[in-house]
Amino acid sequence: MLHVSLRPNSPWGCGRGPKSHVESLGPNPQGAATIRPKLTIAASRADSVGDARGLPTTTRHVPSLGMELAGKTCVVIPTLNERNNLEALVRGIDRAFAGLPYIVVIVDDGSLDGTAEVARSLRTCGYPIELVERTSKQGIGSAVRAGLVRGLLHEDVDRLVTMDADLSHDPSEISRLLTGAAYADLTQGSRYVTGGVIEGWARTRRWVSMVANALVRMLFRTEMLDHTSFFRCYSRPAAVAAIRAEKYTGYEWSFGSLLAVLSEGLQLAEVPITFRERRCGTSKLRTRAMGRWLWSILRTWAELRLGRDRPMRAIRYVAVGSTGILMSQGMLFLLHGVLGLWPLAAVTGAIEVSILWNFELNDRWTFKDRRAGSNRRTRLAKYHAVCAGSVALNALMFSVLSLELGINYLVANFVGILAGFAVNLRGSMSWAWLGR
Ligand SMILES: Nc1nc2c(ncn2[C@@H]2O[C@H](COP(=O)(O)OP(=O)(O)OP(=O)(O)O)[C@@H](O)[C@H]2O)c(=O)[nH]1
Ligand SMILES: [Mg+2]
Repeated sequence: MLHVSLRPNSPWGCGRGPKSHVESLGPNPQGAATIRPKLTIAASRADSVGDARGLPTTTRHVPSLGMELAGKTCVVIPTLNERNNLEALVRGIDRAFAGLPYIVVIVDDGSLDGTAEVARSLRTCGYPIELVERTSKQGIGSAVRAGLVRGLLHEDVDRLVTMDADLSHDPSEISRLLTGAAYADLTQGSRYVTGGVIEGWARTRRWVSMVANALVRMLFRTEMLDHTSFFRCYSRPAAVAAIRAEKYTGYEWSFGSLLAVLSEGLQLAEVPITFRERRCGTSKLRTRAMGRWLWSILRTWAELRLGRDRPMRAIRYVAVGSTGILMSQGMLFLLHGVLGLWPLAAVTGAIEVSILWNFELNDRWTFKDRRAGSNRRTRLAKYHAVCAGSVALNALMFSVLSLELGINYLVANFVGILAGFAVNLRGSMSWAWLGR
């Protein structure tokens, strides 16, 4: 039995964003997928050898692939100094296809160890290899994308598999991805669905990967379990959608392209794979690349959550809020410290002045493009309501955390400020300055 878990679609719904150029690049063998409920399809496979859990540990079903999937498969492999892995990989792929039509597109970023020469000599030996040579390292995401673009140029290619060159991905498991491809537009080889295995990773590496995946899952609510693996099979429409994720040039491609596919409302599946730590060559995953990955997911999350222009808007909002705090402190000093006003009256006055100050700056700067369609007085009234709500939440959080739970009052106030700020930003963006 081979289990293919089909995952529901993007939380942002189907068909958002510009439509793909599917027609110009060729037909989709399965047609554009529609939103389907979460389900598990169990495909009966007489030629797979199941383990105790009923999941395949070894599959010998390559000969039956042709019955399920017509057309040619393109296997895209990004390489950077993989000389010692390439030959074994290409031979493994050839065995996996066992006579079925396929091509391999190798995208090499100027490897200094002679990877490109190995690729050329394998081509001379008769393996169907196309080599895309780039002069310098441009990132794994950029390389995979370039490979997909090249593969899509072949009109007889119906699906595109991407995999690492370091033998972490087992060519014999391509068949499993192709089986998933019969049900979904993007099939993810997953280490985290039942039956998925990771071999040779230190505990820290496992934790990093698990936390990274949990983070993506939480922020983007994808319901996929593995978002960081490059072992995948794309249908043509999925590949066309994915190549729009061009700004994700590094390891962040794995989730950037996934989101691009999801935003087209295409269907995803995960199938278990066995991932093996590389034996030859060195990892290209550096701490800097991880930092870039993290920054990329946070930026993407902010863009999706707040809108494409909104990270900038949020920055402006914070800047305005900061000047508002200074204004409030200054007014309090003036009214109480200098003029001797009763503290409660002074603080009320200081808060009101800072609200007016913030409103003016936000109205003229942060949300200046959102004023049309509402009048100033309404916006001001709404902003007051939003501020009242956020102050109330701040006070509530403070009371619960500090007075009820005994948490340090400064920490409690800080959490209250953050909660208040979130409500303030949300209320301002989606209510006070809604625009038309
Ligand atoms: N063309 C190209 N390939 C790259 C680049 N960076 C990584 N690769 C390839 O992408 C694949 C995955 O890279 P790895 O270094 O194995 O990274 P990883 O698999 O995420 O990390 P490890 O688990 O440490 O191996 C390998 O085939 C690399 O050769 C790049 O900038 N350009
Ligand atoms: Mg690797």
